[in-house]
Amino acid sequence: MTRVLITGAAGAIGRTLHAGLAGRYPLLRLADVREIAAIGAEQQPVRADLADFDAMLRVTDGIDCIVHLAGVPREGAWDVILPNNIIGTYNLFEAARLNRVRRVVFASSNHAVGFHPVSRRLDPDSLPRPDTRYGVSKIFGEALGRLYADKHGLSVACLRIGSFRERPEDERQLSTWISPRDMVELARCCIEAPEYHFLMLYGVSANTRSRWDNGDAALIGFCALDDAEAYAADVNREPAGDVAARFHGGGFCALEFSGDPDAIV
Ligand code: 15L
Repeated sequence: MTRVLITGAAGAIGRTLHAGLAGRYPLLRLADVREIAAIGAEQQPVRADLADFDAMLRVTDGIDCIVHLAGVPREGAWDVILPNNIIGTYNLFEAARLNRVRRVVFASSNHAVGFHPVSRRLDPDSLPRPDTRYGVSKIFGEALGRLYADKHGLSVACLRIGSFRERPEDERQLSTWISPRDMVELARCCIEAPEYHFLMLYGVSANTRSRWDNGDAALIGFCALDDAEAYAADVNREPAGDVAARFHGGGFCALEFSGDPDAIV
């Protein structure tokens, strides 16, 4: 995998991967709607909107592996989620197929499975339980990944990313945190691992309190190094509300909530 494209390269994870993977591949194309400055001769910043299919065709041309981060990284109104996370992700996979890209690493989210009760440990086979429209868009991306792997032979990894932060900030993040260096290493392993068909992984550090089983990570040689426990004394201890505390998705579950928490098992 020598020619790599990162979409959403100006976002928080994108900037970290840009710096962390700089100089590693002969071509690192960096796509975003925002401007990006190259920091190495092998880098190729391009301005592109995911919802524009022709632009996606141009951006994915000549690429071996795409790390697809672009999209809205939080809950949003349907008219924001639809073009960015649904249409944009479809455009990305379809452009990848037409351009014979070999691999796509899709940034999914823990919010694809956010409504599982915290008493349950999750693994790659845990059923979809989206906690937001945003979470639904991530399930859609995971399903597209499966479709393009099975039907078109694309190699696909989906990463249900937890809380990407410099350090964990609250009690929930003591289990969901992924550190910048673990994120770079996870992306690197997904890009460089020898052939795989479809992988579902959690993007999480080696947190003592993690409730996500990440067995398949070993298949691509990923071994997280950081543990949120080292920051346990410093995090914000303000208690989360009842709904946020009951489910893996935390505060995302409580947004616009009008259901019966006891009915969610
Ligand atoms: C996500 O998917 C979001 O992109 C991020 O901003 C965090 O809120 C994270 O999940 C989380 O669950 O903490």
